[in-house]
Amino acid sequence: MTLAEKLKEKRICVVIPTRNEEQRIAETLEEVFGSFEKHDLPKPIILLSDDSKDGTRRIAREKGAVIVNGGGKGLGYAMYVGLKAALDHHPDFIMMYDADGQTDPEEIPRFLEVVANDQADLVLASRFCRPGLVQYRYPLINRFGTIVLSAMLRAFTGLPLTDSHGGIRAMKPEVVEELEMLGTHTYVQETIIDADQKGFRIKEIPSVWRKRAAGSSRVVASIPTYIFYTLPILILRSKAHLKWLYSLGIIFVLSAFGYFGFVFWQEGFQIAALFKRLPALLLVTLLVTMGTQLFFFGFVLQLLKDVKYMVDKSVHDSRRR
Ligand SMILES: Nc1nc2c(ncn2[C@@H]2O[C@H](COP(=O)(O)OP(=O)(O)OP(=O)(O)O)[C@@H](O)[C@H]2O)c(=O)[nH]1
Ligand SMILES: [Mg+2]
Repeated sequence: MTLAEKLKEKRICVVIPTRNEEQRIAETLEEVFGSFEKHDLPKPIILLSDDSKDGTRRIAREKGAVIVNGGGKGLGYAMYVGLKAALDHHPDFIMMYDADGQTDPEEIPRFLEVVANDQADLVLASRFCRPGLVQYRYPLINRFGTIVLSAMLRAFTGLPLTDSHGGIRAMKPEVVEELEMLGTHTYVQETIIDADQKGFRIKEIPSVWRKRAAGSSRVVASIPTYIFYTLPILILRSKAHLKWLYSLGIIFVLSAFGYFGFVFWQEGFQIAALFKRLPALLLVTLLVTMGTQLFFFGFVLQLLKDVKYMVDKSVHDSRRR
């Protein structure tokens, strides 16, 4: 059965995040609609999750896209909102697609094929799994960043990932139904960690990366800013911080009790003699305080995460009603 036959009568949503893309958005929408038409695929519902101040919305509306308010908090939040809004259209499959012309619309069927054949629940683009996919001089610093981030993702998920940043993805709606996010600056790594933690099957396929057609890159424009926003989210989502905080907390408290027992034993279990060992008592108090604080800090972080997920979910649910 051909892909066109498989996807006949299926509903496909394409979520495109945009921030001031008026120079490029018309062409991107024409390319996406055009690719679906060329390959005999059903006409997609394109949702623009938009944070623009220029004419992007007006142009996109004229070209037949549905406009979603991106929330003005960054690409990560806009993608979260756009993906959840796509669920309102009861899609069989959802795609993500960048507006800036870096992705090749000819690849759309290849991504859909993987989810339509049930080979994965989330299909990612890799620009580095083989040479020649990046079609311009990719900045060395960005390449270094992708190497580090991919290594972190491999460590967190155990998946053989070579990239996290490609501008095109396909997924089943279940991945989006269950999606929970903390980050607002970017979505690229956290959505992978989230899907993996929820047991979804993730596959990476090669994908070309073209030069930005117009406008300027914002998400990765400043590496320090990117690290500042991304690293804490990766650590929080990996749950490694909880292990560290709880383990250190326990080690500190146990050491305090152990040391106190040792000093007490040295003093022949005489309570009055302990008053002569003030420095030792101070150390014990310090260890107990630090240990309980670490434990408490981990607990509060976990609580904040849960509250954030609950608030996002109720905001989304109330929008759907
Ligand atoms: N809604 C929304 N979209 C954004 C925001 N920032 C970027 N985008 C869109 O997200 C897509 C990717 O943004 P880019 O700034 O090119 O970032 P990138 O492609 O990850 O990084 P480069 O490799 O440097 O191009 C584009 O379609 C942008 O218009 C934002 O704050 N809100
Ligand atoms: Mg880009």
